[in-house]
Amino acid sequence: MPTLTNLLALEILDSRGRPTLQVGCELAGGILAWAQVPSGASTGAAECHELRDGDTSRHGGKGCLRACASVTGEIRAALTGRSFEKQDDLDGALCALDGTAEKSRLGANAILGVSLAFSRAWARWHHVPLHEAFAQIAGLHPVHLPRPTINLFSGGKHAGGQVSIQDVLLLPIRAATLSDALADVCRVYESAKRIVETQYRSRPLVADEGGLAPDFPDSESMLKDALLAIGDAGFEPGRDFALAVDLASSHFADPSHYFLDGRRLSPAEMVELLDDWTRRYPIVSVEDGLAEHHGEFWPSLVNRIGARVLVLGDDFLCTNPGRIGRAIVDGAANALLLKVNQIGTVSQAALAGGLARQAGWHVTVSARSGETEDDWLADLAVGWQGDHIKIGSITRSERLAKYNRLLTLERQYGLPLAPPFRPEALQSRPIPSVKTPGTNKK
Ligand code: 2PG
Ligand code: MG
Repeated sequence: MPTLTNLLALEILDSRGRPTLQVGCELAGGILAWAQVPSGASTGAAECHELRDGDTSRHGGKGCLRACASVTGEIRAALTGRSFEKQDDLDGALCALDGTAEKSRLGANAILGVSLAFSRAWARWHHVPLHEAFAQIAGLHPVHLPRPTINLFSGGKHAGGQVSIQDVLLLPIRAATLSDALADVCRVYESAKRIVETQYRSRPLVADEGGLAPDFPDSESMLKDALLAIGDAGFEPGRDFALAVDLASSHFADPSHYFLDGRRLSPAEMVELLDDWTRRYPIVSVEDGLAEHHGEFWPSLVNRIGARVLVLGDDFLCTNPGRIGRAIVDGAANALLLKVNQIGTVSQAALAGGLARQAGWHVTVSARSGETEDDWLADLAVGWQGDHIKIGSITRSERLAKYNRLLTLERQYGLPLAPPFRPEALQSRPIPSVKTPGTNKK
């Protein structure tokens, strides 16, 4: 059984130039494994607590020295010398030590760093590749590479708010391999750059996740231009590429309404709009189409579009098993966006993914807008049989680190690409009765 002998931590910078942390986990036998922790910008209110220093003289208060001190102080003192057979044992010890539902005492970022570094160290101790280790943690086998949903255009909090919605993403549906899928996406991205230059007379500069972000007149223009870019690259929308959209709508909503590009819409009007968009554009996945605080309206969105389209919960579900259990019972979504740092340990994220899968939901494993060059997400998405993976665009090396790791897994293990999403798959999946697990937050 692996025995933890030491923990290390240091503050590093993420892809936005903001601090985050890197944690090292040492096991008896001379194993030292590192992991880096990502961070979001359009965060859900129910996400676990990211511990920041609050000292405004350094990094505007966003420093992570206190989180590092949690790792090398209390956590190291409590865990050193202890043996952990499984990931779950370590993560349970971390949660118990923190003692809060939101991981606010030691910091979810500190806890996740330890959890992830242990996953890597555990894999080395057992001489298994990381994607295999993640699969074992979740009781699964790697069967495929998740199909990528790739950011083409950015708005919202990732692009300075020039339009309300956050991402329009390409979903390559005809490509048979990841390598072909990325080659096709690169062609569309090049034609999108030409559209930015000619139509918007703008330089093709990129937003937080590498998507192009000219001054679109409104959010729907991102969809129109995506179709143009697909066509200009010689592909057919709906045949070669579908679209996915992340509205991140909590971030342009007040308690009762949405403020979409200057229009004031009720939740019922948002449902109408999404019904309309998903009929007029080849959209197969709508993420956070409604706000996290409009949970009572989510079932109406599922009723309206859920037989055709993935109704994907990000801020709404926060990778939280309690929230996911309730949404399953309420029929409030049919797909989970899984972000490990929303819940703060590898085991709890695996539980969240398992619950979604058990209910017949679709799972998209996602990076954050503030990322690092660490590539563990690719292994996790493969190990946990993610249907889709959302990493960002095909520019910026913090994104490419993950795509390139997926390409390596494709080459090394000959894993096939997950089949493209078909709405029939949703309709043929009965919703089983699911026991709502204990909520560990909100
Ligand atoms: C999202 C993510 C990734 P952030 O909203 O899905 O695109 O953004 O990490 O800022 O929450
Ligand atoms: Mg989102």
